Amino acid sequence: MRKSRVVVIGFVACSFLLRFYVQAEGAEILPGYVIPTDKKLSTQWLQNLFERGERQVYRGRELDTIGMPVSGIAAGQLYLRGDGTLGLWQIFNKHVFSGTGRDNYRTYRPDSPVDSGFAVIVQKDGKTVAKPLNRDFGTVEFAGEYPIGTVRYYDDSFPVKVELEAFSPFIPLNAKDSALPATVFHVTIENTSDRVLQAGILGWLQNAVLIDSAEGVHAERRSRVVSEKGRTLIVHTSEEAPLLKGAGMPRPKIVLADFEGPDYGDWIASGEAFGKGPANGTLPRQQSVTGFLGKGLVNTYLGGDGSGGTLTSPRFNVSRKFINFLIGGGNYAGQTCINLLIDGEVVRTATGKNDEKLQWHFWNVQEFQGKTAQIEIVDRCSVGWGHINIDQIELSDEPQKGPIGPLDKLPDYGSMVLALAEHGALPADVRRLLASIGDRPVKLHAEENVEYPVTERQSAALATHTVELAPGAKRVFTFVLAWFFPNHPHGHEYANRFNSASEVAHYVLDNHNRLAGDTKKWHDTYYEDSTLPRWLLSRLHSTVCNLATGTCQWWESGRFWAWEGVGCCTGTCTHVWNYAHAPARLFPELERSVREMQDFGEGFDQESGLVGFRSNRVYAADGQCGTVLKAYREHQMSADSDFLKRNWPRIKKALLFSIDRDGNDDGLIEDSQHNTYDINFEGPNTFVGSLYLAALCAGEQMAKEMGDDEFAERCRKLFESGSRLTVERLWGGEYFIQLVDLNKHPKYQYGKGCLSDQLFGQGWAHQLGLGYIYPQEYVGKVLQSVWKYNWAADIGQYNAVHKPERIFASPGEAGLITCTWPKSPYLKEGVRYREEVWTGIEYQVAGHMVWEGMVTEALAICRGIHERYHPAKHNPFNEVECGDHYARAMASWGVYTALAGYEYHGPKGYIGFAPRITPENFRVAFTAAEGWGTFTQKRDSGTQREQIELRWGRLSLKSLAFAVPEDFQSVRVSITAAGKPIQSDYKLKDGRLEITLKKRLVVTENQMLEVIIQQ
Ligand SMILES: [Ca+2]
Ligand SMILES: [Ca+2]
Ligand SMILES: [Ca+2]
Repeated sequence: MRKSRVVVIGFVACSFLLRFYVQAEGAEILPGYVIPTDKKLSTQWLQNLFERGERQVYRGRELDTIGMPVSGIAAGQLYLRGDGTLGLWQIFNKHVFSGTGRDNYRTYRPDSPVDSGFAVIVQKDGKTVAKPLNRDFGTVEFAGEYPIGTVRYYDDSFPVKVELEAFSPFIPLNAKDSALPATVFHVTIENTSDRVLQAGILGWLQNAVLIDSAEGVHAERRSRVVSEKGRTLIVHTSEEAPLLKGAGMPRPKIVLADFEGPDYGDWIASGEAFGKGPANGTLPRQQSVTGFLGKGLVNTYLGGDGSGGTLTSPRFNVSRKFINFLIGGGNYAGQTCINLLIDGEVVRTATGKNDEKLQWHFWNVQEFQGKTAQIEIVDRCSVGWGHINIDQIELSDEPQKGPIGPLDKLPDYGSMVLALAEHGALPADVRRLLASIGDRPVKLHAEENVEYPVTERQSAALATHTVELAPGAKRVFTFVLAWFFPNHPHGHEYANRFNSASEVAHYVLDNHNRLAGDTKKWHDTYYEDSTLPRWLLSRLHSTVCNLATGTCQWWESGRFWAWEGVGCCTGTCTHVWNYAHAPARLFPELERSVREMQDFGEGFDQESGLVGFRSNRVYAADGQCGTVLKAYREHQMSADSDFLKRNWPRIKKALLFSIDRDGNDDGLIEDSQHNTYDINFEGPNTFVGSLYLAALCAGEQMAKEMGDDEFAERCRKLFESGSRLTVERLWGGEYFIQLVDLNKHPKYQYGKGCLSDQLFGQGWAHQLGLGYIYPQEYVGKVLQSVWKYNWAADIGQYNAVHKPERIFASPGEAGLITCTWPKSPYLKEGVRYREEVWTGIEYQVAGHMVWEGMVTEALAICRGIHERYHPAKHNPFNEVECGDHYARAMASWGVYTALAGYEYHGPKGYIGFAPRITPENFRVAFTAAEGWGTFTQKRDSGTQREQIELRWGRLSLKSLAFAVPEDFQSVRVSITAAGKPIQSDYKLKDGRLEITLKKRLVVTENQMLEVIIQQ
């Protein structure tokens, strides 16, 4: 058994796999159960799982779906699209919910609401050609490995090739420098012709300050091109526009409609929602409508939200600078709205805010003065808040100020910069270059200082000097895009350090060599200096980008806060984040802030020990236990015991809350257990139960460290009872079941089903070095059953019979089904989401499988995800669940640490490795509390060599552990650090070598600790 866990490789593993297809015990599989237990995976497919392989390169249509986040952690969401252009641009503090299921598991190209880009300029034979870096270049290749995206551009008829490298600094353990509102671009031009030529790069950026508010504010945008600190910058800002500038006194208002008459006059109504004339206030069954003028208004709640229609004004001349009106009702863009139409096109639109009270709103229509327009009021919505209230529409030279407050407090108020790391060409020369780029939808200019109405879209350009390139020569130009939008409701951490986008850009360029160097060092340590398959490395790291999306926020207070997925649901949900190991291993400071400021802070009930699962006062059984496990993990990822000491009383209290729910101290939680399936499990089950037992083990360890032996003993006793009773009562023959009275609780239970997540707590226990919480042979059997009964090489057949509530995998794609009933009747009203495929669960299960030696199955599950998220179909960087970039997907890091058999306890100075794949030649990156580096293990006849090479920071060590082959009965161990011998004691037991150093040792950057183990 031990041997199979340590020596699993390629074909050896495949033959194991084939063996358990034929194993079956216990009850027969029911007829009609449609997941084939024989997965029929081809030898080639299985072999490919283990190949080191090459960096993946995508071309053609595959580029369309790609959107790699290139913003800093919690600094907004900006995509590098597959063709090297930027997309999404959610950096303006706007709340965006990205949808669920079919809405976001679809094939699409991310949009690009802000105009920006680069073009290569070539001067040859007296001609200047500017060729934009986008999908029309010729051949375009994307080779992104998060955090660094690389796009290459070739064209046989063009004399240079260009490489664009884009990333936001990403340095594990250095959260602040990884959370910059900035993107670095390295643009390399290579002369591929046989003649000398002149070349340079043109860059441009649109002023998108006030992008969402522009139509409702009286402001101007300003764009400057400045030279500072030896650099050239485009600086975009906005400011209050002087009222009536150059136009004399305001002209009298024209009231277009006050809706005071018995009917709509010249206005034309369609549908039933508007009735025969204006409403006289609140309609039957409506909440109180206020804020309108006079006695009448438009109110489409006629007959309730179900009614609809349109009300269209006669044509009128736009004879003033603003249109002011009162608006209330529903907040559905395009469905409960008022539109301004010019030539039949909607040029302005506004909705209510799900509030019956009407409030002033205005449109800046200066650019349409003199044109003929119409106003259209629309109700195309029949669900809650599916109506609109409008009154008092006026043409005016002055905006009627609404409730939006001063300009500099608006969420999208701030600044944007595109900086070139060196002096650029003079604006006059840039203007000449602009002539060669041709027509564009957005006006490009190179003025040194220009202001224009906020409703106008303009892009400013800068260019490098052109440089002479001999045949084969290369030149790299560095640019930084930076933004500064501080007005998030909770503030941005980055705004504690900077005051403008210019400051951000200069900081990045002042520290460019370190920031870019450390980012590249992490990239190379993780992807290059590794023996793991390249596809797997890409997959497991791609989800980490979720930190740099709208899912995550890092507030001014220093508190990290997150949605589950982009825009939904609220409160760094304990049970969803239960799965996400990546942030804790890469940026432990962020996770510690969630524990201290949310779980044991704002969301903690001092009286009871309840950890509100969304920072509220609501109990989730899995989240409660998971919080204790996370606290132990955050302690392990700390350099000292300060975190534990500060938080222990509350950690203990949180565990006591779960012990209280257990009730009778038998180690089983029997009562109603709300959990991550958004339902309550009733009666004992191992989903919550295993988390509870693992939390008890973590509690025992923390209690011992805190000298609370009495509590440690209590945790141990509860754990032993719970573990024993689980096997006695919940073992169903091949997997654990739930003990529930289905007559009493007919809905949302799994009963005798096979739940993929049933050993979640055991996976956690391995991650924390807590060992087995159930007997090892039961654990192994469960995972074999989950593979056999829940993973389908094609989910189509199963989902055709049992339709999922939401779609996260399509027919033809592989996936792990949440819950199946292979041996008992299917529960039609069973656990919610039972037919769905969640990548977070898949990684959780795969990671656990690795610990149990089921490496082939684990890789097959991960490969299934990888193939689903192939860019031919979906953005490979966006694993979705309830929203884009779903936090649970960051469970992927648990697979990575499992493959290394990684254990770590910072305060104790303990580090351990037990590679589960190619242990004879194994290399991976690792992160500890204060440093990261690379671990190498090599094995040949009678010798095993371990090398821990520190690449960044420091690593304080007192003890180490390694897995050694079983035939190593006794060993000699020699240790050196930075070439000097280190004294130690060691003991060997059951294939595990434990080493205790005589003195604490600190390994510093670029030093190596080497352990040679000889038989
Ligand atoms: Ca009125
Ligand atoms: Ca309606
Ligand atoms: Ca109990």
